[in-house]
Amino acid sequence: MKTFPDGFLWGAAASAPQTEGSALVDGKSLTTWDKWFEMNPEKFDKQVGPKDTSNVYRQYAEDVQLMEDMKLNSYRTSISWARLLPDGKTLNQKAVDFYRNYFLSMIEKNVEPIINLFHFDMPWWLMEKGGWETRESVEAFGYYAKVAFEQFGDLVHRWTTFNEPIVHVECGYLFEFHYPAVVDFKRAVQVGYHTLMAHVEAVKQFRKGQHTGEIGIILNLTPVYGKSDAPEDLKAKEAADALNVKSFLDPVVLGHFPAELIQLVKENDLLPASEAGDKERIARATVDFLGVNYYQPKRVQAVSHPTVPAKMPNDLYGEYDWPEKKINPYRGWEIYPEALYDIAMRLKNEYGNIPWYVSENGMGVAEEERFMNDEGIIQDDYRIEFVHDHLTELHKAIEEGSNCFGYHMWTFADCWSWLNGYRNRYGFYRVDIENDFKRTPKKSSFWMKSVIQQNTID
Ligand code: BGP
Repeated sequence: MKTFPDGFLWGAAASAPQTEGSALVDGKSLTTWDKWFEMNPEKFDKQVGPKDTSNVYRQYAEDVQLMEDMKLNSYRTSISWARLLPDGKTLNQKAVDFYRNYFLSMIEKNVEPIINLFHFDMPWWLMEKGGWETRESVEAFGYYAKVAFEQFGDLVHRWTTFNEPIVHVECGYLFEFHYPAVVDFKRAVQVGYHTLMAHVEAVKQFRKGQHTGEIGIILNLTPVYGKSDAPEDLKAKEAADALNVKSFLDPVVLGHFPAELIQLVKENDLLPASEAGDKERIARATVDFLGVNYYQPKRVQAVSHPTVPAKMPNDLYGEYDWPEKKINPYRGWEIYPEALYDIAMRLKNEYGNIPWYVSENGMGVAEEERFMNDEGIIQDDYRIEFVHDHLTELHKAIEEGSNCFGYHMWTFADCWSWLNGYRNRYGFYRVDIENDFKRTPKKSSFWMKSVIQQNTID
C-alpha cells in the first residue's frame, strides 16, 4: 500500500472555454475559438464548436455536487477573460455573479477552487490588435488579472496565470492547431515572450494588491529523452529541452532565461522585441508553486539535413519514434508513467524543490460507449490502470523528497477538446451531449473515490 501525504490535493481540472458553454450569452464577448468556428466550422471534429460546451454555466451546481460525491477536495478551472471583461475594460456583473456562485458552491462542499486566468482563450478584440504579438497584450492581461484578484480574491487562495503557455505559442504560430494558425518561428518566439511578460505582470499585480494565498503557473513539462548519448543526439535533446521545458520553467522559477535558450534564439535570428527593465521584472516575479501537466514524453534525435538558421523547431531536433513505446491509439500519445518520476526529481534537484502538483494527467479515448455495461456505466479499466501507474511513479518521487502536494485528473466530466470536439473523452463522468449534457459516472470515478478516501493506492 502506498499512502500519500496528509492534506494531499485530490481533484480534477478543466477550463472555461471547454466546459462553460453559453459562449454567446450574458455579455460574454467572442474569443478566437468562437470566431474561428464561425469562419471555418469544417476544421472542428463533427463541426462541434465552442458555443455549447458541457453546459457548466448552467449546470455547475450539479457538477459540484458530483465532485462532493466523489470526495474531491479541489478543482481547477479558469475564468473566461472575454466573459469577465468583454471589452477588456468594462466589468460584466453577470460574469462576476456566475463565478462567485460557482466558486462559493465549491467551497461549501469542501472543494477548493484553484483558479487559472488564461487557457488558450484569447479575446477577439485583442486578437484583432495582434493578440500576444503586441506588447499591449501584457498590460491588458495585467489589468484583467488585477480585476480577477479583486473580485474573487476572498474565495480563491491558489491562483495560476496561464495553462501550458508553450501550447498556444506552438499551436497558434507553428503547428496550426490554434488561431491564427500561422507558421512563423520568429513570431512564435515573440508570442512566447509577451506571454511570459503577461505572466510577470499578473504576478506583479498579485503581490502589489497584497492578496492572500499563492500564485503559480501551469506548465506542461514534457520531459525530453534523446535517442542516444551521441553528441548530435545530445545537442538535439538540449535544444528540445531549452525550447519546450526551460523556456518558461527557468524564468518563472529561477527568475532568468537559460543561457542555452538565449544562445539558440540568437544563433537562429529569433530574438524577440523586449523593453528596458524586462530582465529585472522577470527576476522579481518568481512563483510560489507550479502546476505540472503531464501526458507524454518527447523523444528526439539529431536532424540529418537541418535548415540553418532554423525555420522550424524540427530544424533543431527531430522526432524519434521509440520502438518500445506504448501508445494510446486514440490520441496518438505515448504512455510513459516513469516520466512523472523524472519530472518530480528534476524539480527537486534543479529547481529548489519548489512546491508543485500534477495539474493535469489523463487519457482521452474515443467511442467510450463501446465499454458501457448494462447499467450504463462505462468500464474504463484502461483509465484506472493509467492513473494507477502514474500515481505509483509519483508516490515513489514523493517518498524520495519531491515536494508534490496534489494530483488532478484531466478531467472531471467529459469536455470539449478544441479542434477535436468531443471525439476523445477524458472524464470521470460521461457527458451525453445529445441528451441535455447528462452526466453518468464511469467506473474510474468509483475507483478514484476509494483512492481519495484512503489517501492510498495498492
Ligand atoms: C492539455 C490542455 C487541455 C486538454 C488536454 C487534453 O494540453 O491543457 O485543455 O485539452 O490537454 O488534450 P486534448 O484535448 O487535445 O486531447
